[in-house]
Amino acid sequence: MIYKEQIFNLIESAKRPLLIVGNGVRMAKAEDELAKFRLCSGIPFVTTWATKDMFVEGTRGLVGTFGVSATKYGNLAVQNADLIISLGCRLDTHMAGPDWRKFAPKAKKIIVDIDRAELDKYPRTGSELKVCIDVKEFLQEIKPDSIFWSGEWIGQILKWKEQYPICPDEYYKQKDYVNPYVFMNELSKATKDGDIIITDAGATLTWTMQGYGIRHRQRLFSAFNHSPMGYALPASIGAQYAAPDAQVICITGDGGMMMNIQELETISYNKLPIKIFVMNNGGYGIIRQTQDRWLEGRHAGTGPSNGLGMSDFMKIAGAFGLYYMRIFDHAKIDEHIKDVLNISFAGKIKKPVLCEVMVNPAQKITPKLDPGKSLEEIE
Ligand SMILES: Cc1ncc(C[n+]2csc(CCOP(=O)(O)OP(=O)(O)O)c2C)c(N)n1
Repeated sequence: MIYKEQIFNLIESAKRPLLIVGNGVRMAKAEDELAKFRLCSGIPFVTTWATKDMFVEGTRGLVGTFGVSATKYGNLAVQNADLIISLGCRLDTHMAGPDWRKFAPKAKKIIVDIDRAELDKYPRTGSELKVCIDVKEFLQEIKPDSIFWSGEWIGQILKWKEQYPICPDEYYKQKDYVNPYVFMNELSKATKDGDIIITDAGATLTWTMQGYGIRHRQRLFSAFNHSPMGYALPASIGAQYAAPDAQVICITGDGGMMMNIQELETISYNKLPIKIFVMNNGGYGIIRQTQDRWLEGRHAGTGPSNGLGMSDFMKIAGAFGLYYMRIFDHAKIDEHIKDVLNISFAGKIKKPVLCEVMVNPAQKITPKLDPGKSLEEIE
């Protein structure tokens, strides 16, 4: 492999190295090679939305996700690293931010991608080493045999994680509504190993990707960057047929739910035991956030007071013959989520459930990067 020596030198001289694990790792079936690389080198790593489910929450070295709608600590790790090794990640603007020159400005970047066109798209800043190779081959050739991380670097990352949690304790004290970060935290705790989680679009998608902690052998799907509203419900049906014994959990917004609502009949008719959580924030939350941030709160087409009608989900569930539940606030939220997941008929057959989760219409995606800013400025 070309650049081999240069790569070893870069790794050896780095004080704050960081791996970016992109979906190319999964596509190249290089999970084992990556695991060896991580364990031998001790280098911490960040994930994308697509690779989030490759790692159980709490995995040694796992920092979190990074990008425009991610975690502050993930972004701080990226922006303060002195060496980035990006493995099969296309580092689009959603990950790297709008200005490539502001992405990981202190780092040398080894960018590994099998697609030459992807590598060619990065403007040259002098800090990139572009390696056009299959990630699996790269990891087979670059085998670190000593630990490179410094305790100080790992300690700093842990401090950021403590300082900027996605779901601070005070969220639990909020009243009258369910905070979506609390919900994701509690949902993650209530699920089992091997469950399949499918999430939809908008703020609901971001809350899931920011706040849901992966357990063993779980898969977490969204339509990723395509992000059509209405993906999660039919995708959950596909997942249930592909994995008949798995618990499939669908998380959708109230807006997204309306896009493919006919599929509730598919679920009901075929008795698919899918658990559907509808994050009801009275309209298109993510668009409302944009209107608040950039249009001085002039709302249009995002809720019942400004041109977007919302339906009654209890009646909808009834019309399709689905069991219905609603979670209003944080009181016994853990038990309520478990009730939804465990509901059965005559103690045996699991049933589909539609559960509304009542979210404050003013609830924001937090943190979220404003356009024009660099990743560490995410608030
Ligand atoms: C089919 C489709 N139409 C429009 C959009 C643009 N869009 C993205 S998110 C969103 C609002 C989503 O609202 P909801 O599903 O209720 O989720 P929330 O943001 O409230 O969590 C819109 C209109 C899209 N992604 N897909």
